[in-house]
Amino acid sequence: MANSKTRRKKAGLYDPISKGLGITVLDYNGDGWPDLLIANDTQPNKLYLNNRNGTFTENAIPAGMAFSEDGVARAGMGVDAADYDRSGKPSVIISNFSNQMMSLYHNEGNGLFVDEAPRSSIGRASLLTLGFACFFFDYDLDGWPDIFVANGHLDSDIERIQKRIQLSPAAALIHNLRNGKFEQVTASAGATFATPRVARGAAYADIDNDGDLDLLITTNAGPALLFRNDGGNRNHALRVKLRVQVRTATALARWYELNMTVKSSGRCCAAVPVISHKANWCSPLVWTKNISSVRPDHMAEREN
Ligand SMILES: [Ca+2]
Ligand SMILES: [Ca+2]
Ligand SMILES: [Ca+2]
Repeated sequence: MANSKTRRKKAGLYDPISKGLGITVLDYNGDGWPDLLIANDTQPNKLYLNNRNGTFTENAIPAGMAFSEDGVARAGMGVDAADYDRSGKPSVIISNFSNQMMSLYHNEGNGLFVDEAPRSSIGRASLLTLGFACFFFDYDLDGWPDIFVANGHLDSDIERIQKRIQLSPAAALIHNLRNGKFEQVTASAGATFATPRVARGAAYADIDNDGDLDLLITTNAGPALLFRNDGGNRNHALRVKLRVQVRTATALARWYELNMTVKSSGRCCAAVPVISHKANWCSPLVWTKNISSVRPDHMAEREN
């Protein structure tokens, strides 16, 4: 234990005050080195910049992620990061308490994040719910990360104390509309999925190997529920894994572009660019017909 404490102090990660409810790894400054974001339930969120030498610098306040827009430390529970708007930079979601809204921290690319939730449907969809597990996942395989949030309150008397708050709200499935906006689509995801429950944890995986992502939700003092995604693979997505032989650490920070020709029934139907700043990266691609062949044409490094 003492060794662990010493190592965390040496790395700049020792934080005995914060609660540490959720953590995600992201490269928020795009230098190829993984950084850390921790949600801390009533304490400020912490954003640790990787100094590339085994140490980290905590940057949440200058990055605009420590507090809400009105300067309050919220009840950060779950946290995840993804490039939801294809800007090339990871943005962040953090689930919070009821009456606090979820955070949607958009990565502005200059070390700053702006919480877009109050100006988006995500704020309205999450205002009255207490969220726990949350993550980006592309449930409809259109190539744009959507959002899932497991909701459920802590206080069994909450509905008597606050008339608008539910102890057992439905989980939130939020569709990415591709223009920086989102839409809550829980009601259209099936009656069982939209059933109220006190949810806590969640995970996704393609459990039936049909290409689309399925969902596991755990509930407080209740059963775990496994939802098979039916119809999420209608977009005929092909997942491409980009592998680049990296010889130097700086090469990890570069962008890679792979052009591919996709043929359907022998005819060319798409020339697909795959762009990533990660050397080993998977991405879903989308088209409308059955695929007869995929040919990589050209791959190059490019300037960010
Ligand atoms: Ca970094
Ligand atoms: Ca999607
Ligand atoms: Ca599946």
